[in-house]
Amino acid sequence: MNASTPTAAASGVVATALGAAAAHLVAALVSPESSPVLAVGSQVIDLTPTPVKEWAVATFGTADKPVLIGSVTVVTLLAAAGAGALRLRSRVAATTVLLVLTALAGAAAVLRPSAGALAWMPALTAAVVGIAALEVLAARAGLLRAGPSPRPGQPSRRGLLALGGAGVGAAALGGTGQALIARNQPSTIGLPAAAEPLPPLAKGVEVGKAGVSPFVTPNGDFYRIDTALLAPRVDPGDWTLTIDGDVPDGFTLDIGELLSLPMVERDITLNCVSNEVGGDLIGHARWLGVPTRELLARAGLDEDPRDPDLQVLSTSTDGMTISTPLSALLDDRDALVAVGMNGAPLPREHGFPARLVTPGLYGFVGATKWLTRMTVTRYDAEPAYWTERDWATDGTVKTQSRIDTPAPLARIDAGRTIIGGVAWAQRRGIERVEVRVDDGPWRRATLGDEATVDCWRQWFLPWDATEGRHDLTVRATDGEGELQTSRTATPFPSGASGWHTIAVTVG
Ligand SMILES: Nc1nc2c(c(=O)[nH]1)N[C@H]1C(S)=C(S)[C@@H](COP(=O)(O)O)O[C@H]1N2
Ligand SMILES: [Mo]
Repeated sequence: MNASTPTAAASGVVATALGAAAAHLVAALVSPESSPVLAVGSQVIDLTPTPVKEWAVATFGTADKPVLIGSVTVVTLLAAAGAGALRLRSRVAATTVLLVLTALAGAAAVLRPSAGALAWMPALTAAVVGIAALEVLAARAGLLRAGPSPRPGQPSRRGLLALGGAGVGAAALGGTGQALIARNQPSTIGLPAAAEPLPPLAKGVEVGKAGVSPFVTPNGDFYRIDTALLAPRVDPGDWTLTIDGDVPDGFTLDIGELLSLPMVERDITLNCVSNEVGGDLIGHARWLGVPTRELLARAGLDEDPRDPDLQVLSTSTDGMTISTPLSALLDDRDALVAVGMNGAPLPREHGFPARLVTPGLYGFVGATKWLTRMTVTRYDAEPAYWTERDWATDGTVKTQSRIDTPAPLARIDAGRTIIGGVAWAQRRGIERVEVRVDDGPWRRATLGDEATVDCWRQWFLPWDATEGRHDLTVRATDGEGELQTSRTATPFPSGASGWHTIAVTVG
């Protein structure tokens, strides 16, 4: 390493950052998901083996996406530093490294299922800007043999100024691109009234205890889980829904046609298979939509509705595929193609303009967001995204209960306090919730009213807290009389199980 190497490496980093930032701005204008860092990040998500992904979700929770983007950036900038250092010796070598990096980004962008015709443009921008910037910076810094370096091996003042200027330029370009991407384009739809509206929820679903999750989760607080680094921005005017596969009369609807069909409202609690015991990847909403049963009937479905080998493979605008058992979309649970969530059009993060919602199934097998196609087929004919990653095909929700208050590791005053939370067993309902303090007896909690079996139930139990450290445990019994299992299981492959226990300190 000679004395110029750090400056050369910094030139590589700044040049690459400038290229990536210019590419981000171009992507904001042509197609945001083809921005190099987002495209590479998305490919990494899809190529990451399931155990590693599970580890990332368990370790970083919903911060897994920023961590991923950060990691991609760090690896890229290390390679960029290498390219800069190489430039001291060879223009061809340095340029080749940058070309390889940008070619990878271009390939990642073009290979995305949602790639548009211009998906290659941001990567090409990154290549042109990055390579040119490295030449200029290296020359300015006097790193090149022909350069006017005052003291060979030492960075010149104008070289440092150029580096700083380029860094500021990168921040400005990238920031502008990000602002354009984040800008809220008001693409919305007018929601029709339900042909079968529901009455307001019974007051009694809320037990009225502070710290217990509200029965209805506000849309802005609803958990979000998907593989999309950028929630797809779907123009309702371009959107269509196709029902096809093994049906005699497949058809395609545009948004106006979908919205003109008779709509129903349903109260459904949705949760993620990746939710740990005690976790918060669950929410409840009142959904407005068309029963999938009606759509499949219109396609003239003539398969045996109970055949367990049959699935509906649904596809999202971003290429995600999800398998749902055909039977679950035909029976009386009223799975929906939903367009409304708590009285509003679906938020972009939750699948605008239309998504699937299937009571009783974890989201990964029944809640396709940005839905655009439903294909009736056999499980073995077309495996879905998570099936290929070894997740279970049976995504039946397991009976679970969670303590919301007190918070884990809370310090509370001695005396009368409230232990409370939620319990759920969609399709079966919750019949009983019991709480145990340390190794004491199980005591029955008071339940909020049941809205339907597809909804969670609030519960609470007054407790005369005595000084010291205590373990609080909750367990539920479903509507079929089945006690929630104490056997612990990890989220992979078919959902976590076990009792939720928290420790608190009293006094
Ligand atoms: N297109 C698409 N739909 C998807 C997913 C996804 O990654 N892509 N994730 C599924 C999973 S795992 C869950 S739990 C639910 C979460 O829905 P929400 O983000 O609206 O809570 O969406 C489902 N639908
Ligand atoms: Mo999920």
